[in-house]
Amino acid sequence: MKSEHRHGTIIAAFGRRYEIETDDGEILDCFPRGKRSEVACGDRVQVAPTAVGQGVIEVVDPRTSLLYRSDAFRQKLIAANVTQLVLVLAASPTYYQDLLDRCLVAAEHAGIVTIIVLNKCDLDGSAAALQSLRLYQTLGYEVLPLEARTDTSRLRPHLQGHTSVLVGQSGMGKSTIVNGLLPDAAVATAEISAALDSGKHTTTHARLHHLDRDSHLIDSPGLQEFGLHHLKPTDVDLAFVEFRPWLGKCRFANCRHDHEPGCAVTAEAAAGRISDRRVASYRRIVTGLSG
Ligand SMILES: Nc1nc2c(ncn2[C@@H]2O[C@H](COP(=O)(O)OP(=O)(O)OP(=O)(O)O)[C@@H](O)[C@H]2O)c(=O)[nH]1
Ligand SMILES: [Mg+2]
Ligand SMILES: [Zn+2]
Repeated sequence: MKSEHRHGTIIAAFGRRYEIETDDGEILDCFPRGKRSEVACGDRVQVAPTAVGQGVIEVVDPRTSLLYRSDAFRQKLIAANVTQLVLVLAASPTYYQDLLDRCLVAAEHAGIVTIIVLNKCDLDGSAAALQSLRLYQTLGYEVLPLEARTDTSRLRPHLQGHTSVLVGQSGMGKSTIVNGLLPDAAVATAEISAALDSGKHTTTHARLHHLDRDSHLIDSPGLQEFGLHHLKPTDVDLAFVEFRPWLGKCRFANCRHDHEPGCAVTAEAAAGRISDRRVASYRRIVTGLSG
């Protein structure tokens, strides 16, 4: 590190502009050096000051994790150095299981723990949604019912010691969770109808909030889709946790667990020990990969 560089953490990402909190607590408005802006909320960076309250990001320190999605053209970074993904779902707006499975795959691939929150448990349809989510409990994921508008306290212990990122479709209540935990944050939230009518998501950029010295929470904009173009089929195999014991046991080494004869995963599904819903999700994901 050059002596004039200052260390800090990216606490907000607005396209190519970033807000950085230096280790001594100052907030700097920064741009990355050069055209590439491969930096995300949660990144540790070294900044060269340019003017009062401003700087240029010179170095991005090595990351412990990087959560991102991608389409055929580019990567979309979600958060860096997080240890946990908090996937926020609700009975209304309806959550998509496909998106849920894709988030789990991305988190498994990034080596991040996932906890599934079913928010808005006051709404009709929540009991059925919880029933449907039992599958994920059997896979080892924590599923936590929540009513963020009235009480977020049962989520708090799960966040202790973690840097967590809230991810989910628009209108699920991610920002409401931040406000519940940190009333001073006063993050904008919106009625679903208002958010959908305007065609915009309420949260437009990721922001990191401090819960305490050791626990941090990143709010992120709602997602409609979660592209996984950066993964290979073998990465997806490993990210479906219930497939792991059967990998390498199919007749063909490059088995895509579809119509191949002698597929160990398909045999487990036929015997009812692996969920058909998950196998169908797996096939949709692998079919959509580039290579
Ligand atoms: N009934 C009910 N509504 C809730 C609950 N939690 C949040 N909401 C409402 O859900 C709507 C959307 O909440 P937000 O927190 O803005 O959702 P978001 O996930 O941050 O949405 P984006 O920023 O667009 O991604 C708001 O009207 C909230 O008041 C809850 O526990 N019960
Ligand atoms: Mg929001
Ligand atoms: Zn197979």
